[in-house]
Amino acid sequence: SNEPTPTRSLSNFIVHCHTPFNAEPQLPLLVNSGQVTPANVFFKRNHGPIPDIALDDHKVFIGVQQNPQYYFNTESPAIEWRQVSMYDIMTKWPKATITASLQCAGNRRDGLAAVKEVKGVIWGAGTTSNAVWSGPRLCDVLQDVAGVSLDMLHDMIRDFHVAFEADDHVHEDVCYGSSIPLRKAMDPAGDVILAYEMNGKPLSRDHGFPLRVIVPGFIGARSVKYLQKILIQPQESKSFFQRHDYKILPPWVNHDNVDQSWDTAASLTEMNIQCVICTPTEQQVVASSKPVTIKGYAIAGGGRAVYRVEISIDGGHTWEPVDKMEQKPDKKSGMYWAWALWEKTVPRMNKSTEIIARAYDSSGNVQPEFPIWNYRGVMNNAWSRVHTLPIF
Ligand code: MTE
Ligand code: MO
Repeated sequence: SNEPTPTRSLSNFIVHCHTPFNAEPQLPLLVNSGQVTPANVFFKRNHGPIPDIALDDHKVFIGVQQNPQYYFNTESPAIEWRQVSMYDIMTKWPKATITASLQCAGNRRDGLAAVKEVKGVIWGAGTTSNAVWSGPRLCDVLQDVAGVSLDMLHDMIRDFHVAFEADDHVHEDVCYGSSIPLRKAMDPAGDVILAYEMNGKPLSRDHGFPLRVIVPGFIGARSVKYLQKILIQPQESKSFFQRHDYKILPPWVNHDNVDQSWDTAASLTEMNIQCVICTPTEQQVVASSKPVTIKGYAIAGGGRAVYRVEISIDGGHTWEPVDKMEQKPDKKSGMYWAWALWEKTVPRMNKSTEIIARAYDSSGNVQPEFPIWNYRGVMNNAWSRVHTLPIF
């Protein structure tokens, strides 16, 4: 196949599937790679083969109502597709740079699979990574090309959605697609961008070359790669990935009744509060007589800050704050889109072998003690636990 294999440092990854390519970094490598995750460590999540797109030929089609008043008429058929070239994307609007973490909604699905059968790639805790993304703001592009402005949000259009379609071929649907609320797209502090750069370099094919959406604070599934179409519409995207995936199905839904159950759950938007121990790793041998340094990441959804990360080495009876935590808000919007990396050294493990971490966000949300099972295995944010093997 035409997969971009040479650019992938395979030894950095646990590869769950080669075609389509789905891989997560080893956790110690992830947390030791610094605040900004290099592309050769950043997780890769694909539903289909990676398209081979030529920069010069690529066009984004933006569906425009010929008269902005038509946005208020949900039956209006008067859509005209305007073409925006990659040259336009790179030159017509101010270039914004946003540091934002992506996290797959299926991160830590292994913890839910351990409870009961789930459907999906059995990810560990490595499908969270942080990068610096650059490109025009979606609100600037939509205002200019589609005539949508912030004040229109006071009217009926406030409940509209922006749907994205991609250029990849997936077996679940005609292409990968998804949508976000128009409010999120138009909010200048929502920081949604059309990114053509990752960490100061053109996007790699794995991460969406030549153009992807970055929706900070939302689950990774909304950050559509290989972006080809944008359409403002009164309802959510009809894509499989919006309607029949990425939902926390109720606990009575299973393999047998899942088909009828999709409408019983909301499409996921913002991430929930998450915190993961990356070192030591599960079953790592740790000397009981020496101090142990624990490292991990934490991330809150929706631009909320990670307020506190705390550690317990006595099964959750007592907790202590971490020694160091670094998280920077966006300079302009003040929103916390990027993860926090944290560290704590505990004097001695004594006889205990379990380390537990949990985080609170700035709204007071805290992780649950146990995994909350759902059939699609999404949004697992149970307390992070690592069991070390002692040597005395
Ligand atoms: N966009 C397209 N076109 N195709 C995809 O399969 N996967 C989504 C999202 N955008 C996907 C996509 C999912 S589920 C996630 S978690 C992120 O991309 C992963 O982004 P990454 O591969 O750059 O880490
Ligand atoms: Mo995902």
